[in-house]
Amino acid sequence: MVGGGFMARTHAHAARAAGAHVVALTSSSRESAERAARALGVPETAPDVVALARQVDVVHVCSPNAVHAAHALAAIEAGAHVVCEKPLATSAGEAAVLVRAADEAGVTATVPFVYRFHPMVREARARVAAGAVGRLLTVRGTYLQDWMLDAGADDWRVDPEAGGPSRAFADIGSHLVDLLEFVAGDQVVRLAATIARAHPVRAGRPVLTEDAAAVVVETRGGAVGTLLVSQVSAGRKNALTVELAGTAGAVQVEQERPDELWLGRPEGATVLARDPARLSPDAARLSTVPAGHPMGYLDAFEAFARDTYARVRGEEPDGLPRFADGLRAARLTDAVLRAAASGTWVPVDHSEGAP
Ligand code: SOE
Repeated sequence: MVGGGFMARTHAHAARAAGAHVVALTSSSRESAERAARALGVPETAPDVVALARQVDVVHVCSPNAVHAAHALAAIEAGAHVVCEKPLATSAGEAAVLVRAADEAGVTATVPFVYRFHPMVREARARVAAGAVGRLLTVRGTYLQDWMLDAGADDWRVDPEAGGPSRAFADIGSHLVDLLEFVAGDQVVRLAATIARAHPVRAGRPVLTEDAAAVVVETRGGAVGTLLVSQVSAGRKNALTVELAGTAGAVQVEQERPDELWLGRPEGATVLARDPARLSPDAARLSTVPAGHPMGYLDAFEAFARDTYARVRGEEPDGLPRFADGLRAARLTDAVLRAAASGTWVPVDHSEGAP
């Protein structure tokens, strides 16, 4: 583990559930590494990422955003497989370097876009691929939270030095675009955007990064849509929603109702309950408890870790978010910032691996 915060705890739990032994941890200082290692029951600490990577098979990078790229690269160069938190890097150029490095080293390199691992998300994806929405006409995505609403709310991500040039979009917009493109099997090709800051100053520091972003998108397949990302939406805790509507019907997944799938038809909408006996194979595979036994975020995280470790062992699980998907989200984040700064439509770069 690299890092000792909330995400390191979640990764350690998920890695253990996948059968891993969490053997060592490094953090920004020796004291914080020792504290986190004690709290997470990790037997050893390492002085830095290189030393850590030399003694393990898989490195989980859970450090602040601005150092993800350097830590992931150090781990790859030391020969380890890598799980790197999103945003994979704070620019598309850096993310592209990581994709190339992981390919050249032949290591497994994944990004925890864990919402892909809710069984009903897989069900939506399977139904869309089988033609349930027909030709996609509109997409609507929202990811709303409220933990940055108060002027007094502060976080390391507010500081671009630690969090990078984008805050809300890099943090949660990255999940939204990943989920949308994953379920749709389509990609955003151009977008226009505007961003907002709720407070000019937080904790005595001027705020340079966005609290909210509103984006208009067009997809390769010709659909149009909107994305709203905000961390200042009162009452919304982790409200990630994706709706895809087409000529034959519509689907909507809601992260806070992970055991349901909304299906829209002109004659009326229905809500499908998660029941592995009635789901597509991939949704049934990820449905690790029977119908009526609620599944959630930690189950999705565990499934992500299981599939990552299966890939390390040479299997090819479907839908595993790789570094190329982290690069994709970084490109979309770059495009949102550029569109907001210029006030114009911007194309989203699709070239493989290149910045
Ligand atoms: C905070 O915004 C956060 O924990 C994100 O960093 C996660 O990626 C998201 O899953 C939930 O919200």
